[in-house]
Amino acid sequence: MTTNATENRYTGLINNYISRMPIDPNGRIISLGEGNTPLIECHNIELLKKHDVRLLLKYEGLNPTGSFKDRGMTMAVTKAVQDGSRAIICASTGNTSASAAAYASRAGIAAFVLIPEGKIAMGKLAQAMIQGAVVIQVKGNFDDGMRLVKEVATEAPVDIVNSINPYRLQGQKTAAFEIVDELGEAPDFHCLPVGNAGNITAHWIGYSEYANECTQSCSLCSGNCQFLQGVKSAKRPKMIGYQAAGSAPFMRGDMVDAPETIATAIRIGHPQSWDNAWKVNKESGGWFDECSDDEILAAQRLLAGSEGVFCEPASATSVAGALRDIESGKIPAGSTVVCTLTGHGLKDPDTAIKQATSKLITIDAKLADVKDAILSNMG
Ligand code: AN7
Repeated sequence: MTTNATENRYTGLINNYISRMPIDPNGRIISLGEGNTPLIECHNIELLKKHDVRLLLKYEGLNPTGSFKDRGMTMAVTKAVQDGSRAIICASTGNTSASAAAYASRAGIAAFVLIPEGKIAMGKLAQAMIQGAVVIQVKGNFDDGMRLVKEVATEAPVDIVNSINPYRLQGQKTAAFEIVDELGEAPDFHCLPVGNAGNITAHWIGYSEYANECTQSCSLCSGNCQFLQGVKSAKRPKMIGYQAAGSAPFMRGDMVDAPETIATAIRIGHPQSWDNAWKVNKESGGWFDECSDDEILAAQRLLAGSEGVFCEPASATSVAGALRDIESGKIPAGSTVVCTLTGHGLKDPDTAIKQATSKLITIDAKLADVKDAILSNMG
């Protein structure tokens, strides 16, 4: 392959943060240009002005397969390929399966994905199928699929690419790097939707890596050095994890055997990163909370309708929880808050259309009719 010497293309998060990635830089890297997602500042939500809080949305739906999973998958599949693996496997509520299928296709290896029958959003199923994964529907939920994946991996030549694979978290930590690189320091609060709790763990790894480096290499400031190039802020955010009320093991303090929520991506009752998530909670001084399905959908509509940002229901959980905690003052005035929008709204068009308040107007193909439709809906 030849590249133009003047080319300066973004080629994915492994190349971008290569010195921080536990991977052979000279080996083959499997990338679809993931990462480098926008951090969008909310401008229109009244509550934020009233409470003097700055809210930024890390729009992970703009990754190649439409979710944050690509950050972890580029690392997990690169590692698998460098180790000579011919097949990967995962259990998934949808997004991991879409991402695994894409990166396996890119790498030229096989992907086996176990999904809960009838409980994944249509967009995700479409992605897994067209990208050539072997889709295995389990008559059970995500937790059943995860148990089967762990069992079968001891008997078949497949590499697990769920977030119990440590390379997944190493890829996902880069979202925290990007935020600090962009803001100049960590935010005060970082809010995420929590399912298996891999992502909240990965963000803490990322924030901590930057923060530790700062305190190790810099004795000139008390943690907010603006002068030495390459030295990052020692500040770390309070990490807040929001769950869907019907699938909230961290709120119950125990596993949930029959999780339910409209936010199918986080319909998970047995989180795989249970211990790590509690460590993050304790070390960061953050908290867990839960949101009802109605609150989740209201936040999804609010973001789409007032900021033009369309995320899937699970992702809106972070904003639903954050807005409630901003209103109550638990997140105080003057704070900078980042909410991760983990997946794109197009993943689940059915749920969006069902709850949309916009009118769908049908007319005859006549000027008078279209004019009438405009003038009677000017608001
Ligand atoms: C949009 O795809 O577990 O707490 O199998 O798709 O790191 O599990 C998805 C999880 C949040 C929760 N938002 O992240 C899967 C899967 C969206 C997600 C989560 C998921 P973790």
